[in-house]
This record gives sequence, C-alpha cells and structure tokens, in this order.
Amino acid sequence: MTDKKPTPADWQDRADKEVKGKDLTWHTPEGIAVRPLYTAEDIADLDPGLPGFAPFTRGPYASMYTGRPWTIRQYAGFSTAEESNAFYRRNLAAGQKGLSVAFDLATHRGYDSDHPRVTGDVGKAGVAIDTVEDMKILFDGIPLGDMSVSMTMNGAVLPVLAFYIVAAEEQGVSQDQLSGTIQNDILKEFAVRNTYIYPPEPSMRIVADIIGYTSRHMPRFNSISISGYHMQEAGATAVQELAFTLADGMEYVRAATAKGLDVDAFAPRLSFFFAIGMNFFMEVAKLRAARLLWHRIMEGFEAKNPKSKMLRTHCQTSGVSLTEQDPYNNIIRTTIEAMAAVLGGTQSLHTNSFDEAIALPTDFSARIARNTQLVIAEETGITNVADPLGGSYYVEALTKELADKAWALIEEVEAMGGMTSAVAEGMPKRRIEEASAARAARADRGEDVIVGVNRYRLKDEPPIDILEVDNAKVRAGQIARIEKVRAERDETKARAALEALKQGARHSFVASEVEGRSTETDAKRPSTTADPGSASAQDERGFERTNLLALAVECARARCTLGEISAALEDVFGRYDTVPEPVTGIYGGAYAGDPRWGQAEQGVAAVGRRLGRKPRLLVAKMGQDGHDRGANLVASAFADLGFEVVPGPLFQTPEESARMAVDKDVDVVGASSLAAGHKTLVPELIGHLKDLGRADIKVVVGGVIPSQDYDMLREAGVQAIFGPGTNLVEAAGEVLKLLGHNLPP
Ligand code: SCD
Repeated sequence: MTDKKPTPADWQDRADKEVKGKDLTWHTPEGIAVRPLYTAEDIADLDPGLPGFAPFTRGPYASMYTGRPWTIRQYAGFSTAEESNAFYRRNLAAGQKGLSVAFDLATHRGYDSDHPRVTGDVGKAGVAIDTVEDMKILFDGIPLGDMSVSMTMNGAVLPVLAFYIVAAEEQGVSQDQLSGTIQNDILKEFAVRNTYIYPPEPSMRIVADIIGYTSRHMPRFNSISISGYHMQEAGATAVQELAFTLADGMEYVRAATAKGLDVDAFAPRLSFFFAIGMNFFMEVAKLRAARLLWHRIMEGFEAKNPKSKMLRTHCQTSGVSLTEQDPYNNIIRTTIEAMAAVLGGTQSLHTNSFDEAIALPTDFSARIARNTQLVIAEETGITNVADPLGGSYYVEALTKELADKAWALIEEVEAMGGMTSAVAEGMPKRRIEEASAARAARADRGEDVIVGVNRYRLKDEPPIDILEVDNAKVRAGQIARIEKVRAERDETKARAALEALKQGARHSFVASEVEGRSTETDAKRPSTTADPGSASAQDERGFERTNLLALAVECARARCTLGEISAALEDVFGRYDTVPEPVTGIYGGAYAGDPRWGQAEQGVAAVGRRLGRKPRLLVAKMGQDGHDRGANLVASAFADLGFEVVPGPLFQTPEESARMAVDKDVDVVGASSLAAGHKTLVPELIGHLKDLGRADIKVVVGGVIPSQDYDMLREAGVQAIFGPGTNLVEAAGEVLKLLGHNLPP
C-alpha cells in the first residue's frame, strides 16, 4: 500500500510539532506576512506568462540572458575629467560593458567649480564638469557612437546633456547615433535625493522638454531613468519603492503627452532604476512586479507599441546595506544582492565596492565589484535559462502580493492628484522617513541582524586603504580651465545663446506644448531637410526656440559654462529650497519600554533641568550634499528623546550653519556628511563658531567618515564622530556626556 500524498495541512501539523507551536510567520516591513511554506495552492490562480511577452513579468526579452547578458555598468567618477577618463578606460579594458557617470555635487546643483558655495564639493563624490571641454576630456578615446553611456544628472540636466551632445558632435558622432540614458528624474529628487535646482513646475517642464527632444533627435537614447533606488536608500520599503517609482513614471508620461507627444513616440525609451537590498526574494519579486504593473499602467495610457509597455531597468546593489564595520562582509552582501538583481531580470547592473560605506572605490575594490558580475555571468550557468525562478511558489506568490500592495499605494497617490501633488504635500517623503526611522530602530534594537555591526562585532577594526581626492587641487585646475574657456570663446555669441535660453524659459508652458509637438516620424526625420517655408519647418523653428534642451545645446556650442546656463534658467525659474521636517514618534515608539531608552530620556531631562530648558541640537547639512537620511534619523531620534532639535536647511555654507547655531543658541551642532566634504567644511564651521565668540558650542560629526580622517577632525575641534551603523541611543549617550551627564554603563 502506498502512503497517502501529504497535504499542506499535514505539513503544518508536522512543522508545529517540530517547533512546538511557535508562529513561524515573518512580518516584513512591507506589511507582508511571509509564511514558512508556499505550495502549488498559492499559485493556482496565477499565470506569470512567458519572458518577452505581455505582461513581461518574466522579463522584457524572450531570450533574456541566454541571448545577451545584462550590461555590466559601473557607476563611477571622481576628481577631474582626466582621472575619471583613465579610470573608465581601465575598467572597460577589464570587462566592463557600459559607462555610468557620477558627477560631483557642485555640477549636480548647477554651480561652476569656482562658485564660493561649493569649495568643499568639487571633484569629491563624482567628476567635476564645468564646460564642454571637460566633457570632451571625460570621453577622450571612448567612441561615443559605440559606447552606451548613462549619466546620473537631474538638477543640471540641461547643460550636462547638452555638453554630452556637443562633445559627441565634436568627436564626429551625430546625436541620432548616441545610445545611453540620462537620469532626468526630478520627482524623486524632491522626494528623497535633493539635487534639485528649480521649483517643481519648471523642473517638470525640463523633463518633458528633454523627452520631446530625445524622441525627435536621439532615437537610441533613453530619455529618463525613473528611479526608486534613492527611495530605498532613504529607507523606503519595497512596496513604497515600487509604488512611488511607478507613480513617478505615470506623471512623466502625463507631462510628455500634455506637450502633444504621442505616447508610443517616447514610451519605449523610458527606463527605470531600482535598488537591490538584502531581502533576496523580495527584491526578485519587486522587479517582476514592477514589469507587471508598468504593463498595466501603460495599457491605461493606451500605448499600442509593446515596447512602450515593457519595463527595462538598471539596478544597483544597496549602498545603505554596506557597513563600515568588518567591511569585507560587504563583498558578500553585494554578491547576494547582485544575484537577486539578475534573478529578477535586470537589464543593467552596478555592483557596489566594499569600501563605499567609507570612501570612493579604489582600483582594487572596483575590480572585486566588477568581477562579482563577471563571475555570476560567466561561471555560474545562471545565464543559460530565461527567468529560472519563474513558477517558484514563493516567488510567484510574493510577486502578486507585492504588486497588489504597490497598486493600492499607487491608487492612493493618484487619488491625491498624482505624484507632483503628493510630493508637494510631502506624502512620499514622510512615509519613507517613517519607514526609515522604523528600520533604524529595528537595527539599533538588534531585531534586524547586521553581521559585524549589531552581532559578531570585531574588537579591532584595522583601517583599509581608501581613495583620497585632493579637493583643493581639483578645484584650482577646474578654475584655470573655466578661465581659459571664457578667454577663448566668442563672448557675444555666448551671451546671445544665454539670452535665447532665457527667452525660451520664459516662453509659456502651453505654447511650447504645441510647438514642441513630435511624432515617431519626426524622430526619424533629419531636422535639416525640412523645406524652410513648410509647416514642419515652422514647427521646427518653434521647437528650436522653445525647447530648453535645443537652446542649451546652442549654449554648449558657444562654450557657456554649466554655472552660466543654470544661472540663466534660475533667473527665470528661481531656486528651490526646503527646510526638513523630521518625523517624530516612530523611532522612540519602537523603543517603548526599553530600559536603555528610558535612561537616555532621563539623561536628557536631567541636562534640561540644569540648563533650565531642553538641550538644543542643530542638525547641520553643509555643502551640496543632499543625502539627508542620516540627518533626518538623528533629528527624529533626538527629538523623541527630548532634545529640542533645530533642523538646518540643506546646502548651508559653514558660515551659515555657524550663524544659525549662534542665533538659535544651540548646545551642540551635529554635522552630517555623506559626500566627503567633511575635511573642508567641518573645520570651517568650527572656525566660524570661534569667530562668532561661541567656541563653547560642541561640534559632533556623523556620516561617511573614514577612520583615517578622525585624528584630523579631532585636532580641528570635533568632539565626537559617529560612523555608519552608529546606534542612535548610544550616540545620544555620548552627546549627553559632552553636556556633562553620564548615562549608567
Ligand atoms: C538586450 N538586447 C537584446 C537582448 N537583451 N537583444 C536581443 N536579445 C536579448 N536577450 C538589446 C536591447 O534591445 C538593446 O537594443 C540592447 O541590446 C541593449 O540592451 P538594454 O536592455 O537596452 O540594456 P542597456 O543598453 O544596458 O540599457 C539598460 C537600461 C538603460 C534600459 C536600463 O536605461 C541603462 O543603462 N540605465 C543605466 C542607468 C544608470 O547607470 N544609472 C546609475 C544611477 P536597442 O537599444 O536597440 O533596443 C546611479 C545613481 O543614481 C547612484 C546613486 C546616487 O548617485 O545617488
């Protein structure tokens, strides 16, 4: 007699006995209850379809990696165009397949390297680009007709893309031959990344003008990279990352169609970008759900071309999952994340270097990161089957659940009037910050294990070799080159081009909608062949006069600088500023009843009694570094503990931060630095505090600070330094110590 086939209920009985009735359900931060077993019953009603066919859940291409592996595309850039060019060429020779340019923060925010606000930022977190001449050097010896180049640029997107087009043109490559991607995703900048320049409305016009221009002149170029990456980095859950990113995509489709563009003329060149963190199956499911939902969304926009409904994405392994402590663990983390991206079906991938929680990658760490992808692509056999996880009970069920939850959040955003309205109301930012505070509390309480940080911590951490950029030297070199370009250009022509750009910017949005109209036929038509008297020639002239990218290209040809182009637009559009509003109650709420929290709260209260008021902390963000996750977390946690927190605006100069500290009579300034500006900015801050007669105000620093810099910062007067992975309650204990109160050990 054969045994009866066991059912899921039989399994449950047996498992219950094994674990003595313990509940094995895992409640994820997304609010998904993951059960310990998935079976055929879970996917009885699901049909994921086939790769290359609608709804593309299993991948955009039929053959997927069996036909062509994903593009190994490492995001890089530092110091000068010369140094970055040499780095790119070494990487391409060693197996990298596509380029992805990281610009410094001065460039992102539309400032030339000689601007006084950016002294600490030039050449630090990316390459400094001020003019076409820099762009030409950046791609020297790299044939732009053959190489697909991605550029992460959102704020100063017009000058940067214009410089790229003109650099290629002067290499002998016409714009219609260019393949690559411009990030051009401003909505997520307002929500999380903060490298915006202009207010939301003109910023959206810039996005739409770029989509209009590329669909007309650059058929191989992806006009946008709609990015969830930075949301996950800021603390978003997978559901939030998915929903807000796709909702951003819907808003861009609306902005472009509002300009008269036919959806199928531009939608095939919309691309996406997601982060891949350590929740392995969740990340696989997220990419599959993203494709499924984008297909649904584009059907809603009545797209006809299947390519318009096919989501293609770049992925990057998670930066926040990297730890400063025991940093070689980061190689393991990145490998696992890269596997999730590949099994989720990404088109292009960046793998982080293990030292990126501390500094810029060295050649050594960059090689390991790149080889991680080469090993997966060429040694594992994973590329021999399209969507090998397709049909997995768990993966299919999770894909469905994630898609349903994200859809509900998209509907919530739509009910608010779409992402522009939701962003204006601060909804995505607030939700992400709440998720971030909850996540930090889970790590600090040890509920989320981080090997080498909150468990299995090493006693001694030998420092690792890091790459240093001599910021002052880079800045001096850039300033010399800007001066040379200005001296050699035709000044009248440059001024006229900037004036025309301003005129175009003033042109009303509605008028440019009509004149900027384009169709797929237009995209293939060389602009010079139009009969000058014909309607299409008039249309063309209208386009050239009002499309901001067309006008920026003229500025680039006339050798206007990035700062000049950005300033011309700023004259018309204004510059956008926001003051952070930290969320409260979430971090503290997660610690309810924890004795460590109670002791810290009592410490704050004791200091308060002595001062006759709550202790005051200014959370300062100096320089052009818009990474505010850490600053927001500190603000939230310290406010929950009873500090009076003064959230400093983004992008302050050291002098402005010092003045604010004095005006608000704070006890401590906590400077948050994630973009390598600390060695210049923090000593300047301390100098200004002294000049203002308030050397007594304590200065502490947190963020991405290599241990090699600790001595220098302490000598400059910094009283405490908090690296990545710092437990915020412990950090509060140290700050209280500086204020004369010791917590019990
Ligand atoms: C691909 N192809 C195939 C195929 N696979 N053809 C046949 N069979 C297959 N199996 C074809 C495609 O159709 C395409 O041709 C060409 O090969 C290239 O494939 P692709 O899928 O388009 O890949 P790629 O060119 O690499 O483009 C991938 C994206 C693109 C679409 C996702 O947008 C991209 O590269 N994005 C990168 C973005 C990036 O680097 N971001 C960095 C962000 P056709 O083109 O002819 O159709 C960094 C950042 O923000 C960091 C954080 C921070 O700074 O804050």
